[in-house]
Parts: sequence; structure tokens; C-alpha cells
Amino acid sequence: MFGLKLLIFISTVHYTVSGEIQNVSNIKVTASGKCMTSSKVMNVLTLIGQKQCIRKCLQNHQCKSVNYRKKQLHCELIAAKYGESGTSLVLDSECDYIEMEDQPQELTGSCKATSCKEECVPLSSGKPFCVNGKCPTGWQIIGEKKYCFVNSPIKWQAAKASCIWMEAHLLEIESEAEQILIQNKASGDRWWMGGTDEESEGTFIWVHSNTTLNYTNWLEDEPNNGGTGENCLEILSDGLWNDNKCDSSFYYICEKMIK
Ligand SMILES: [Ca+2]
Ligand SMILES: [Ca+2]
Repeated sequence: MFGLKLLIFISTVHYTVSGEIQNVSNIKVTASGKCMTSSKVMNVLTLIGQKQCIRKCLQNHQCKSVNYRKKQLHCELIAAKYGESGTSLVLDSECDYIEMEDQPQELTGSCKATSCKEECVPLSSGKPFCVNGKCPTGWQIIGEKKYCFVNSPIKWQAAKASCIWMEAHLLEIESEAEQILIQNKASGDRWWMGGTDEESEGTFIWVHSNTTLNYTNWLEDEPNNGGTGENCLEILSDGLWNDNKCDSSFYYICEKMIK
């Protein structure tokens, strides 16, 4: 470990003396001219800048360090850091080994504030999007479809995006039979579904199918577009439906066809 600390010291001095510190934008290279060998390389990104490489690692919950190959613009995302078992540093003049601790967190942009446990990607709108590649609770086959009941509360747009990333879409209940199946599994909590009247107030559509609602199961006096407006569809703990503010955070249900 002493050797590593010395390397950090040397590389800091190097950047200061040579006046390159602006160029690296406060990025701290942990070991310049060295690569870390590890079996825990998660991904290799090519033709990517150093800052972007670090950003990708910071956005991923599991990523602890990167090897950045300056000549090839290669970025290795690694789920380990130097000192953990199976790691060693090897001389490689084209390589920088960089740990994520002490890197400028603002590189993650809007993702900094999220509690995303997997990969957080800032959308072009500037909003963070937590990527969960697979159903965190496991797909359940109910009737003719697969459903994923995600019990972490997020806003409607983020829930919609999360389902798409799972190659699915937010729940659309199209019949009483489906309502009963879902109700039996979902009771006790409230969940986002894939309905909205954002396009045309009062006219709810299923956003994936782009169809109006054939079957509905509204709570009495709903949808009421309450308060300053409610444009997103939720299923309540007793199975009845309500329109709510899209910026509210609820659990959500994704569905897809059985392949
Ligand atoms: Ca509305
Ligand atoms: Ca309402």
C-alpha cells in the first residue's frame, strides 16, 4: 500500500509541476504509467476520453476503478481496486490506473443525488435514470404475460424508462381478468401503471400501446386531476385506479409477453 500512496504523491506533483492540472480537470490518477490486472473487469469501452471513462465508472454502483489506455482510448471498468485479492499493478507506459475515491463527483452530473444501486445514466433532459437491466424481484408469469413488481419508489417517467430497459413496458390492464390477476399480487401497495393523460387532459391512454382505456377500474370520483394536475395512472392498494402527480414516487409494475 505504501507504494501506491507514493505513486499518488508523485503523479500529483507531476501534474502540478508541469502545469497540466487544468487539462485533467482535477482528476486524480492513482498510478500513472501502470495498469491494474484483475479478473473483475466488468466492461471495456473503446474510443472514449479519460474523463468520460471515469464518469462511466462513477455512474456504476459496482465500478471501483479503471484502467485507461491513452493511446488506444480504451477504458476498462473494474469491480475491484488495488490491494484486493487477485489484483496487481504492472508497468505500462500507455496506461493510467485510476480509483474512483476522491474523483470529482460532479462528473456524474444529475446522477450524484440519486440512490441508484446499479448504473445511473443522465438523460439528455439532464435527469438521472437508474438502469436496472433485469427485473430486480424476478419476473412472475401470471396468465399470459410476465410481470415485474418493482418495490422501489420512483417517478412515473423513470418507471416508464426502467421498464423499457427491461425490454418491457409499464403495466397496461386491458381486461377485468387481468385486473383480478394483478390485484391479487399487488394488493397492499400502490404502483404506477402505463396510463397518462399528459397529451390531452382527461383522455387517458396506455402509453405503450397508444390506445385509449377500454377497461377501467377507477376509484369513485377519479380521475379528478386533483391539485395542480394529475396526469399519471396508479393502481391503489385495493386495486382501484387513481390519477396522481407524475412527479410522485411509487412502486411500479412492468409487463411483457412471454416469448
Ligand atoms: Ca390529468
Ligand atoms: Ca386523482
